[in-house]
Amino acid sequence: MRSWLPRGISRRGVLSGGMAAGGGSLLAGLGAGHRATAQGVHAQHEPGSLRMSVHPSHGHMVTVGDVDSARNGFDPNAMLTDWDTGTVSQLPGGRTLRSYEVVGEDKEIEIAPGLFFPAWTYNGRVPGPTIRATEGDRLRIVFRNEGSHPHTMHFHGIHSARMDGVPGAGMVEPGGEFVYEFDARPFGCHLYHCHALPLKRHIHKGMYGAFIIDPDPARHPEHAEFANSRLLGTPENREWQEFVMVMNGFDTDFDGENEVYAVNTVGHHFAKHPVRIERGRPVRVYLVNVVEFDPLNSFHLHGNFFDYYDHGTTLTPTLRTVDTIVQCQGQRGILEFSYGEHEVGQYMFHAHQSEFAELGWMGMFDVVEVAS
Ligand SMILES: [Cu+2]
Repeated sequence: MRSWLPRGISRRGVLSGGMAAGGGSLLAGLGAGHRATAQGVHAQHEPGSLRMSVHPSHGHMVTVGDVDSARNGFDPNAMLTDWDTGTVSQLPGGRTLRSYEVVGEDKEIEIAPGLFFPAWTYNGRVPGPTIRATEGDRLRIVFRNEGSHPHTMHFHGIHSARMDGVPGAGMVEPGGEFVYEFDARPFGCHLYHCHALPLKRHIHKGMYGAFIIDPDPARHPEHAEFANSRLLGTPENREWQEFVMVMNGFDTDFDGENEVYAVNTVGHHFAKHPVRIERGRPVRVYLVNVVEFDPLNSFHLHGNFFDYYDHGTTLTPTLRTVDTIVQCQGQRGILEFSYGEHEVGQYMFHAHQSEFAELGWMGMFDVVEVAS
């Protein structure tokens, strides 16, 4: 077992500069214009050296170096948009059948530079594949367990008890296989996760992923235009910049507290590799919270406000013009916003639990002008 926290140093100790004082250099400046000291991290202001807007409490504290995405086999930026729409075929009668293959496997993953975590994964990645379908499709998910422990795939959605993916209904022993089959409903921003016991352990080890069901515009004539914008691949949808963000955390020393928080697994990844946004196009974020051990997580957007669709199951916002939302574990929703009236530049987003932000859950949107 590798742990990045020396014995006797708490995660709050890390925040107060304990790692720097202890000789470590995990937390340090974001760029050349910064330097770390035992008292903390300070900015050296050189006009024009940074074009980001810096939040004083945590703009500078990020991990040093970079995670090897190739070795991990997944990249948090690529995960923002790598929808898995399955293998598509037609059922008798014309309905769409989407088939997915998911393999459960043990895998050591790098969650911060040089910091490894013995994960349990779906398809070798954390989060697992973003399963995306359209309302009314038939879904068939073949789950094969090549891991060392029994696992399940429990989908949040409407389905029968037999397909629930809990002990006694779709639990898969190592070497075994189970086929989950159900209709894609209701439309919304959902998730799936392992429901084997102990639940806390199986979830925090990395067995979860986003499950997005796009509305079928034909079923929602009163909001057809908006439903079209949510349906992957339509001309209306292509106007949008859509991203899936799974808020997660990792307890690297198994003390029942997370040492690293992130979106799409790698702490501070989006601080170093900002999410590119074209200024003129609206943004839709499918946000899912799976953080274990902490009762709540949150998302706060800088310099802007958004509309929010709790669970994504409505075609009109459930909250309008907010800049922060809170989610408990398993809660999720859709954020919609635009930087169309803004200056180009880097706009921060992060958990508004400052501790989570400082331990990795902080990133930047890089709003750029694109000549039309
Ligand atoms: Cu499991």
